[in-house]
Amino acid sequence: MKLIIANRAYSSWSLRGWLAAKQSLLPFETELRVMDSPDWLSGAAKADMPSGMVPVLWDHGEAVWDSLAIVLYLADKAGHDRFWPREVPARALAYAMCAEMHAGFGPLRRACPMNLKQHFPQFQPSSEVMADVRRVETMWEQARGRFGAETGEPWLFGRFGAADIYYAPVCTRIDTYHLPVGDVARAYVEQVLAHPWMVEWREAASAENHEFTRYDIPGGVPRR
Ligand SMILES: N[C@@H](CCC(=O)N[C@@H](CS)C(=O)NCC(=O)O)C(=O)O
Repeated sequence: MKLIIANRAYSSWSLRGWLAAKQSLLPFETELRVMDSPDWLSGAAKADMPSGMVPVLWDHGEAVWDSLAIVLYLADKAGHDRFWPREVPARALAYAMCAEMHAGFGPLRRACPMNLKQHFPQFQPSSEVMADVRRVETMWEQARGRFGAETGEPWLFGRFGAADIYYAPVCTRIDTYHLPVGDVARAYVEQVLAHPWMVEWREAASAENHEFTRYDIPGGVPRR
């Protein structure tokens, strides 16, 4: 399989696709397309990206585009238990949480683009951003409280899975923009950021040095 991604420091949907590919445990190679490079802007870099967006998974000559389709496809291939909790009530909540993340949280996503190169100690979140953060916290507390905590594992539904993958970029945003969260969310963010695949992705992100200014906002402090 080949997974097409964009700049690791900034492409939150690429991160989701890549974590899904890792979670499948199936062999895959990763191909980087540099956002806003001349090839990206001319469209040449997007020739094998059906929607013009990353991530795209190519497998046996078929393209699977969009992070959610990639999760569903890999769950079919690798086994649903690798991505979704087994019990019906937990699975229902995990599906709904991923769908809500995939379709929503515009204020948070627009005001706090994923940025693994910098952090923003003075960032002042708007009330709309904080409403999104509170909604995320409510869902995390629900998942942890009903299904995750009792397993003794740190993930939303016990075992690492699709919901953790979907909210991993939100964890980086809470960290990057110093967004205020409660104890449950803080502990969960720390677990996600310390996950070996997140460490691997962040190290690769900090080694990338592509000029990319589209998500620039004032007040950024370099990470290293
Ligand atoms: N719904 C899509 C969203 C994908 C998306 O927005 N990807 C961004 C990069 S993170 C992209 O490729 N944007 C096209 C562009 O910047 O030209 C998914 O879940 O994969």
